[in-house]
Amino acid sequence: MGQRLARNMGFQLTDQHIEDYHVLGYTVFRKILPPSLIRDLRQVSQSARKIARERLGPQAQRLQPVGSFDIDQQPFIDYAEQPDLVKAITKLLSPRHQHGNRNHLGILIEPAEVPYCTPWHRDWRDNLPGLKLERWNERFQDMNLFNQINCALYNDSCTWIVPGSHVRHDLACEVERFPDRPICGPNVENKIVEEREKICLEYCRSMPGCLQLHLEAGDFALYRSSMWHIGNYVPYSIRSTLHDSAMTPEFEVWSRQVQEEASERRETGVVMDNPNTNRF
Ligand SMILES: O=C(O)CCC(=O)C(=O)O
Ligand SMILES: [Fe+2]
Repeated sequence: MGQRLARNMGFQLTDQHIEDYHVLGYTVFRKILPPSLIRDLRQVSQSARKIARERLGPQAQRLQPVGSFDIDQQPFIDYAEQPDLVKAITKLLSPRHQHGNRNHLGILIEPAEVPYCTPWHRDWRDNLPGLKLERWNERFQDMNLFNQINCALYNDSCTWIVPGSHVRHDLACEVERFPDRPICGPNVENKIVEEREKICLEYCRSMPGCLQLHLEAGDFALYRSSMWHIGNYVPYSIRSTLHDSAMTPEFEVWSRQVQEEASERRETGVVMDNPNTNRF
């Protein structure tokens, strides 16, 4: 109990956090992690980085879920139980929204060799081949689903978002920017490292209304993964960022069902539904 109290940072959730989350689709609980917990999580993230690169290669983006690997689990348990975090998430969402489930929790890491970025996307809709678009359209505004977390253990400016896009379908300018599916990433083929870095950054900036999220060590960002977002990475900026969900029973059920359905549809030859076909 003494240790738990020592680990409480006295974070106060404000109306601004709540309003930002609903209106903009994201909010940041600044400096909510106690330094001793950051230290423990940084230490275990070194093992995670090593395992991720052994298994997935030097450009690995993540190790997930942390519970499946032979690394010290205690720091993740402490993170899941951190009283300020539990209180803030309960108040902002509900007691049913639970972070820190080690069957889901991952760690995002920097690439070892060359810069790259993901394509711009809205999670599930644009990165699960075979997903039935209707499934996403009927639930993307449901607050029981799509509550994602990036909790930075080092300063992290990799994530870009389009604030406000979580409560609407795509704007005409977004459709125009990305008419096709799957969404094209930047063309960095045969480019030197510095050029790749520049092209990726330009690709990030090419999205109308985008904003780069700047997190400092110990900051906890909660965002709607149904909004437009992207990750942009360079090997020279160390990254250990907990990648988590405020998970609910509803999201568990929905995720399982759509993954099963998507896999069946892929077997029949479906690649990716395009939301821009027959839009109007
Ligand atoms: O790296 C990030 O912060 C975002 C990653 C992401 O959006 C994804 O992999 O779907
Ligand atoms: Fe994503």
